[in-house]
Amino acid sequence: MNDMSASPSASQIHHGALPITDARVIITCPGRNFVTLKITTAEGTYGLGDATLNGRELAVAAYVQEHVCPLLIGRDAHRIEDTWQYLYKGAYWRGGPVGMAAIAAVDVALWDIKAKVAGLPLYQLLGGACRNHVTVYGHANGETIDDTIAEARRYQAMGYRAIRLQTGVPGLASTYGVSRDKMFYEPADAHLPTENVWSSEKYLRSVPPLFAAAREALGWDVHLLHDIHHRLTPIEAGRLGKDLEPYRPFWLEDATPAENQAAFRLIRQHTTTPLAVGETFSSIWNCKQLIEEQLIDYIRATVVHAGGITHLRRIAGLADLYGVRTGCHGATDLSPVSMAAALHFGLSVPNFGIQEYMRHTAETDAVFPHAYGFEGGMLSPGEQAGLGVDLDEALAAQYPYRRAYLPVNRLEDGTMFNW
Ligand code: CS2
Ligand code: MG
Repeated sequence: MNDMSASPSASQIHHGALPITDARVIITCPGRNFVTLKITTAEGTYGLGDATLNGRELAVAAYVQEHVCPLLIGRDAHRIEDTWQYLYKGAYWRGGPVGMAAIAAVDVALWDIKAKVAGLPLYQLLGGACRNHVTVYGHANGETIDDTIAEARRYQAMGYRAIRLQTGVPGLASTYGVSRDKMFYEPADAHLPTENVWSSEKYLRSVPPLFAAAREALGWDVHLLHDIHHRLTPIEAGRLGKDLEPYRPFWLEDATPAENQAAFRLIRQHTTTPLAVGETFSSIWNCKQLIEEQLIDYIRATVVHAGGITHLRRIAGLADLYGVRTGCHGATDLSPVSMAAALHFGLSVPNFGIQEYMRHTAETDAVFPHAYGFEGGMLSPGEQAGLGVDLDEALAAQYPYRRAYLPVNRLEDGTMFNW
C-alpha cells in the first residue's frame, strides 16, 4: 500500500536540521543597484546571496520575494542540492537569467549558512584550496592607445599580472568598456538606455595597433586580455584573432553572440588566439556544445547568473573534462557577495583559469564589509567562516533603488545592433 504520510518530502525536517525562519530581499544602490537575499535560520545564523541582474534588477527581486521566499520558510537550510533541484525542476519554467539568478541567490545564501555553521571558510567545504590565491585581471582603458597604456602601467604598478585593454575607437563618439572614471567603471549609466554608434570596420582597425603598442611598452611578462562585447560576426572575430596572434593575447572575450554555439567553430578554424565566453550564460545548456567541441578555452559563467555555486561547479566539472578553464565574470554589477563566492569557488576548483576583478567603489564596500583582499595581482577570500561578506542594512537603506540601463548599439546607418 502506498502510505502518503510516509512519502519523502523536500521540506521534511531531519535530525540536525536547520529550519529557515526568514527570507527577504534587500535592494540598495550605493552607486549602483544590488539585489541581495538574506536567509535566516531558527538558531539565528544567516546567509547572503546576490541576485543582481544589471538593468533588470526588480524582475529578479520580485521573483525571489514573491515566488521563492514563501517556499523557503520551514525548509532545512542544510539541504542545498535538494533545494536547488526543487527550485529548478519544481518551477516548470526552467532556466533563463531571471530564474537562475533567483536560484543562485538561494544557493549562495545556503552555502554561506552551511559554512558558518561548520565554522569554516566556504572554500573548505568545496574540497579545500587547489592553489594559494586567485589570480585576477584588472581593466585598463583609455580614449587613446597612449592613455590605455598609461593606465595599464598603473595596474602593473599595483601588482596586476593580467590586464584587460580597451581603447576608444577613432571615429566613434563613445566605446563600451571605455570609461571616464578609471578605477570604477560602471556601464549601466542612464535612466533610459544611452544609444551608442558602432562600426565593426573602424573597431577592427583599432585593436591590433593597441596590442602592438602594449607589447612594446609593457613587455611579455604580463597577460593581456580584450573584450569584444559580442560585437563581431564569427568571420570578423576570426580575422581579429589572427591579427592579434603575434601579440599573444591571454584571451579574446565574447567575440560573437553565443546563442548559436556552433558559431564558434568558424572562429576556431581561423585563429589560435584563446577564446572566452559566458558572462551572460545562465545554465550548463548554454555552453554544453562550446565545451564538448572544445570551441572555447575559458568559460566565463558566474555564480550569480548561472545558478549559484552548485550549478557553476557542475559547469566547471564538464569543462574540466575538455580542458576548458574558468574565467568568471567579475564586473561591478556583481556584488561583493558574488565576488566572495567566486573567490571560494576559484580557490577550490581544479580547472581555475583567471578571475575578473573590477574594483567596487568605497560606497559599495562600506555597505558590504568583506574579508577578501587583493595583494600582488591576486585575491584571497579570507578565513572568516562562511563567505566572509556581510550587509550593513542600516547603511543599505540610505541608498534607494535608481533605475539604470546598459547602453544599446546602433550601426552608423541606424540599424539596431548586434547582429
Ligand atoms: C563586461 C561587463 O566585465 C565585463 O567583461 O562585459 O562590463 C558587462 O558588460 C557588464 O557586467 C554587464 O552587466
Ligand atoms: Mg565582458
